[in-house]
Amino acid sequence: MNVRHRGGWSVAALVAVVVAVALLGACAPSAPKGAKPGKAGGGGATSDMSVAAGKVYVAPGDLDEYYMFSSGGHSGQVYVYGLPSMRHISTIPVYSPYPATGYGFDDDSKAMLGYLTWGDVHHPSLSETGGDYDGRWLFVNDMNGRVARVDLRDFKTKQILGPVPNVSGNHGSAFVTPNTEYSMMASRFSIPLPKGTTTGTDKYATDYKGVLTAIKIDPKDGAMSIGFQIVTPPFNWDLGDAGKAMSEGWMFWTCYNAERATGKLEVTSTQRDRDYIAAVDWKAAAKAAAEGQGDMIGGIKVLDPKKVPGLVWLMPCGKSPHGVDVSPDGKWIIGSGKLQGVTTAFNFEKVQTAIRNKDYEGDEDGIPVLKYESIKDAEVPVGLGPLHTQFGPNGMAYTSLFVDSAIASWKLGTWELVDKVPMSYSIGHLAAAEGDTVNPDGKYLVGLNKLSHGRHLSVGPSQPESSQLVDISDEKMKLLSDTFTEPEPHYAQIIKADKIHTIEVYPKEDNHHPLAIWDVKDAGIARQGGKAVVKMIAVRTSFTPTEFTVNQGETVTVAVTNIEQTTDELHGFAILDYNINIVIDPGETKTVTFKAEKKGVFPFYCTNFCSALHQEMQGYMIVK
Ligand code: K7E
Ligand code: CUA
Repeated sequence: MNVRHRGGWSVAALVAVVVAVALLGACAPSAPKGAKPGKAGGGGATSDMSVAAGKVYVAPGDLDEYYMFSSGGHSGQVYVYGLPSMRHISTIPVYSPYPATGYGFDDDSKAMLGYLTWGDVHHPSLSETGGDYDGRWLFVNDMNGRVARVDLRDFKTKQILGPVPNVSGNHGSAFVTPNTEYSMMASRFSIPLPKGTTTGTDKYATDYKGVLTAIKIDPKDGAMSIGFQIVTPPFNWDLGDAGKAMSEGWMFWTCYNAERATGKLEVTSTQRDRDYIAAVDWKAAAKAAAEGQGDMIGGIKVLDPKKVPGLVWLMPCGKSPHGVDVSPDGKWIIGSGKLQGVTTAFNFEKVQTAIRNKDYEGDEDGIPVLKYESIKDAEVPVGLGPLHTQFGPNGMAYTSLFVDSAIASWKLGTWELVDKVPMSYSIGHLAAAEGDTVNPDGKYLVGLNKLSHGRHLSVGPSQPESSQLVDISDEKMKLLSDTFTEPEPHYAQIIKADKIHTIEVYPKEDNHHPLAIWDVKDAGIARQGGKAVVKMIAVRTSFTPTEFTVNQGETVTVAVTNIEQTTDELHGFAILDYNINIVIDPGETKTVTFKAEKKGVFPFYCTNFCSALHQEMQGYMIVK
């Protein structure tokens, strides 16, 4: 079905189709009801199950070939899987406390979380060098206007930046530029600026603003700092991708609600035939900000394209686009209108020519709108509800189809459809091995589905998401396995395992914590600056000191150093009744500070099983 931009479907027809399919989806495909345990149900594309099983089998003791970093949505976490086994290896807590690793309980991680104890992670973004993953850091967005950096040497969250001024709903993030100069953000919701202004929504079209934000990244240590912002009309910015190779220096973001509507957006924001993809010359914007252009609003340098032209152009894109994805060579920008049956391939060279020739069809608050016909190469009839596109070698592209509940594969340049594989059910994002880099690997593709519809043992009304592994080594895609995932994977990235170089212990000589001690002689309690400071050592299988006494009402800091230098020898430190549970890795020092409000004798103990005498690893805090 080739939906043309003009004379295409009416809004009513589209809404009818979407609603009808959604209704069907709600009752139709609960395929495996009555399926016998151990039997594959649900009509996957697997024709030869033993071949599929062989492809995903990783023998005990063997290692997977890839890591997959999957966003944990509103769990605020990142989940790590091995591919092709799809085994869940680890959980990285980012925006939510996680008692399993003591995250959010010790002083540093608690301070990092601040007043927010949840986040909504949609888009992990691995650091890149020359447009390829370099295995150094993972950046992830949070809808609460924040970006976090995870260090891939120890898989720990090291920095949370934000909430960033003026940003409301940081969805179009944390996409890095090809040499990790910036992590880019775009706000999903528009608000009157600066934050705190209370203009009513009757002035939405004129007084509410969207913002695009560049977060600067230090090339040495990955430290993030506020860069600059570009103010835009009140569109709802959605997804982004950085230009690469020939389009390096550009950033692309989709939006919905070009109508600038309020109220029930499902109706009010779907009136027009097209919304936009913003094409941003971020290098020019960085230069303008560095040269002192723009105004400080809410503590950040904000560039207004009306006053500083030559930074932003708008590319019309069909019907409420969602994903935007740049091809490995940087030539094509693939924009998927989720209310249509095609995905559109825009040609970067044509975009540049149109900009040079001022081939415009109008403007939005001073931002020029390019002519659709001048910049598009093709409308690829991939199927209904296209959302996101990933890439393989040899010009292969893979687009997720939410409404069709399938993945379509097709070819860049010739635009021919190659294959389709059904997804169970309702796919959102998809992730191919290194499939958003300049050099995709092919081999594996994971469909990150929204619904599992009982393809698993029943766990009651709250069902897991399903992530399905697909073999893409041949033109014919083959479904290999189902994995059930915690809510809620949006995007994921898959990186070759040998690109990541982890440490096994924190070397003693690198521990510069002021309260670190390595000899039991130095352990004990002292009063410093009006508070009690307990320096403690944890090592198999005891704490030193085994008890300490403080006064009721006193502020207490316990600093625990795990002096082990052996892999996997973690110790926990929990105090009952005081809501304290921290975990200290080998060579690490962690502190926990609290007010000793409750009088009495409170046992503390090691929460992380460490040896045959783990149970004996205990002591007492006496509060007099
Ligand atoms: Cu498509 Cu937030 Cu990237 Cu969900 S987003 S699927
Ligand atoms: Cu230390 Cu258990």
